[in-house]
Amino acid sequence: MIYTPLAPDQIRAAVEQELNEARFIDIHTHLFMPSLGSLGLWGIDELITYHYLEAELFRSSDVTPEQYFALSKTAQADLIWKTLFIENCPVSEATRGVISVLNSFGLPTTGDLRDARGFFASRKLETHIKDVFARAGITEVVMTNDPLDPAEAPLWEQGGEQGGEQGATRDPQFHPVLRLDRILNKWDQHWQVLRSQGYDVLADATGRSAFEVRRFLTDWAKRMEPVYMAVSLPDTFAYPEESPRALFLREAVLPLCRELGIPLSVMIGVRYLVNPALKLAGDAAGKADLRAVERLAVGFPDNRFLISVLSRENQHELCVYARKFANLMPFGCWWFLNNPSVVEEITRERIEMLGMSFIPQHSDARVLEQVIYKWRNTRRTLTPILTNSYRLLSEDGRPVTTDDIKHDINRLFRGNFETFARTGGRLSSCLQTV
Ligand code: RAT
Ligand code: ZN
Repeated sequence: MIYTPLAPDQIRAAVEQELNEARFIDIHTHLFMPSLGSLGLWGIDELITYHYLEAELFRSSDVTPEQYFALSKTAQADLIWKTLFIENCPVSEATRGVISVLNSFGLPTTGDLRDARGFFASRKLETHIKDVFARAGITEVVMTNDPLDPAEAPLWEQGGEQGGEQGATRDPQFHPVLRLDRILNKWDQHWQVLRSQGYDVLADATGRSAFEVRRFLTDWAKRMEPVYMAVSLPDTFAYPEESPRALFLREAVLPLCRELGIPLSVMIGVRYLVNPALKLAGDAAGKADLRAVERLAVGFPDNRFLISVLSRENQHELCVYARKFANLMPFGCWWFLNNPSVVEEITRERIEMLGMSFIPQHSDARVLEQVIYKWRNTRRTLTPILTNSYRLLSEDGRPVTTDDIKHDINRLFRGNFETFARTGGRLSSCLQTV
């Protein structure tokens, strides 16, 4: 290898080029593989009715949530488009994202939605997905799959009934995740579903419940082959505590993660439905006590935890804990944090405290084409941050090469996940096809 250090004024261009050329793994989304049918959202009306934009609608119009949710999807999209894109300048992060997607496909960013609707109606989903991923610079996405979601579970079960064909025909661009929100956070509303399926569980989680929850999760893990398990948690999350959640974490989830060799992703800091009328847009964020994370890291040294925290105030503590415990992997600037000003602050702090041993971002996309703008924004925000890190390093006496930059970017956006999730290079299969 020829060791050619970059001059300080060449660093930015090199970072930009390597970020553009690298193909990322999107480690947390709400996208679905095509075989899960209509669960997968895509197209202009879905983009415009994203819940981040619904929340903004009610700030700029007199329409009430009740009136809005009574409308058809097309009418909802028309209303949001008129309010946030025509009557106002779409400068917020979420509105600008729609503009960026339209622009990427050469569609009009002002006027009405006719062209955009016609364009998306003409697309074939399978080829559209490939095109979208190429534009976003990603090879694959990780899904969110809750076995207690009544809309999703039967689709997996049908696949399972055909002798595991779901697995055989599985699209390698989409990786499943066994999501645990319902079973861990809403046991009182879901224990009967398990019971009706032949698992010997009780409302108060006593008796054989924990053993049976583990059996339920094992059955679903066989069906899904998840790359990790995941749960979102409230700002009040505590561990240990007297609750079905803590019991199932200790007795079912964490032992099963160890057995399968996969991490548990914990996303902490949601204040669920502070405004229930807004539905999906009704959650807020709160500062959590991260001593719960410390106790998980200490108490379960043979488990690995992907960790994202929703409150800006928790970010520094998370970095401190990650320095103490190698079984913690901070990831993403989640949800309300995914705005350039906040991403910049968090990412600089993470690099300063953890070097390149973290996962800077995931898209959290709910609508397919969102990956285009979310990853474009990540690349744009990361360019000056990485440039600054390498400039400082080179000023301080360690020359930096293009290979250094390539290696780091690959580590941040692919390698750290593959190593931490121990996917054994399995995920890179899609790299051959791009
Ligand atoms: O970002 C979002 O869309 C949120 O509504 C949540 O889905 C969050 O990302 C989660 O995974 O719980
Ligand atoms: Zn999410």
